[in-house]
Amino acid sequence: MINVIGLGYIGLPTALMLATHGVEVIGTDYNRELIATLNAGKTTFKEKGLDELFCAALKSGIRFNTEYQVTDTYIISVPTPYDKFSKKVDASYIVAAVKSVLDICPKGATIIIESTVSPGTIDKYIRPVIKSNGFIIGEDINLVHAPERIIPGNMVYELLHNNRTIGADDREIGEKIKKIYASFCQGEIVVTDIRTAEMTKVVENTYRAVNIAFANELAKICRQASMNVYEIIKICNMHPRVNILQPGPGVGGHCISVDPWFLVGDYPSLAKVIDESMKTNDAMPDFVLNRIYDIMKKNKMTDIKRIGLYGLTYKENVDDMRESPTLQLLETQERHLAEPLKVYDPFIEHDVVKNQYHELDKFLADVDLVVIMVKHNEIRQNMDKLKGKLVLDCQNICELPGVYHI
Ligand code: SAJ
Repeated sequence: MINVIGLGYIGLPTALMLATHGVEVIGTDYNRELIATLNAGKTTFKEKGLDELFCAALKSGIRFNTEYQVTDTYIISVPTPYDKFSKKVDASYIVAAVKSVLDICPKGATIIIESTVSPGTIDKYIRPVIKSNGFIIGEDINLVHAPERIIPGNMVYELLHNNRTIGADDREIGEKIKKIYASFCQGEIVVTDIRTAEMTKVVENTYRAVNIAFANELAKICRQASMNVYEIIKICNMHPRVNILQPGPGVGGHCISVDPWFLVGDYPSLAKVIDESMKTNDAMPDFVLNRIYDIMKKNKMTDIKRIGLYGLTYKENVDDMRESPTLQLLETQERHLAEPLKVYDPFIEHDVVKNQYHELDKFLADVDLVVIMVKHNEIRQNMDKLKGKLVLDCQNICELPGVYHI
């Protein structure tokens, strides 16, 4: 039996996937409301294919509760926030989870940490906790780091098909845990040591952050040079060894906008490109705000009340708003002006900001300038409704004439 601890964006789909592939699973989370929702037969966030997977897992006998279970294998997928000032990882949730496991687990149990951690975290925070609780690592407790790699918006597919990394102190344990993941994972599973597994996960997200920053920097250069950045990137990407990502209104989510900071926090004098890249990405919401002011000026538009932001989530077709560029933009804008901009997002049903709408048509009726912050399928399918309006398209999806870009 596997006890999956932390049933958020990663823990829940992983638990469901294991349960539907012949593994006995109990999911544990200290959030009673979350457990009550799952036990009432409902999922806790929107994700393609998740509801179907959830139904199948319930049929396979998955159970959810708030108590840690006595078993021989634990998967820990709790949050790893970072301190915004020091840029260092906050390992307190993992440490607390490991301590709770140690309170009840039998000797010889394996603790698999799936949460993304800054390189060195397991040596620095987890091993000392295990040792100070009187356990000998490798004898009483086996330690594994199996960082997840699934992308929100396509999690179920990627759980099945992505390659994975398993970091373990002991090759034999690594191979044993590999078999568990191989119950559902059709990708290649590489077994390595724990520090390498920690580093690879953070490097993957850093690579993407730096590549997006490059695209964002190009967008700024092209804006100054009055050139089309999208056409330039498209042509460059026809080169066999060039693959530039897309500029956008900013980088959100809890991965790419966070993990690279771990390297900056731990290696401030070395991680220069990473540091500058993160600053470039973080400055994009302000860049968009200045574009809005430019467009208002150009069109002699004076009423801030007639401007609307389409999209509140950090990216398309998910309901996750963590580190969302729209929220960042609103924060700056509210500091500058008394009246906040209008906002609408089909994925956010409850009120989170002022002037928030819950129907596309009502939102569009009340604005003259629409800023496309997020490329949800809904807006792609309703482009004709933007006809006659000013549009600032930060995602390059609108083909109407006269559209503005970042
Ligand atoms: N973005 C751009 N331009 C692009 C691509 C993305 O501006 O060309 C923006 C998005 O709009 C979003 C942000 O970047 O705001 C991040 O989105 P994303 O889709 O690139 O990635 P995440 O954060 O949803 O998921 C990433 C993935 N990592 C990589 O692709 C290397 C995923 O595989 C990881 O599992 C996940 O982080 C994680 O949990 O660490």
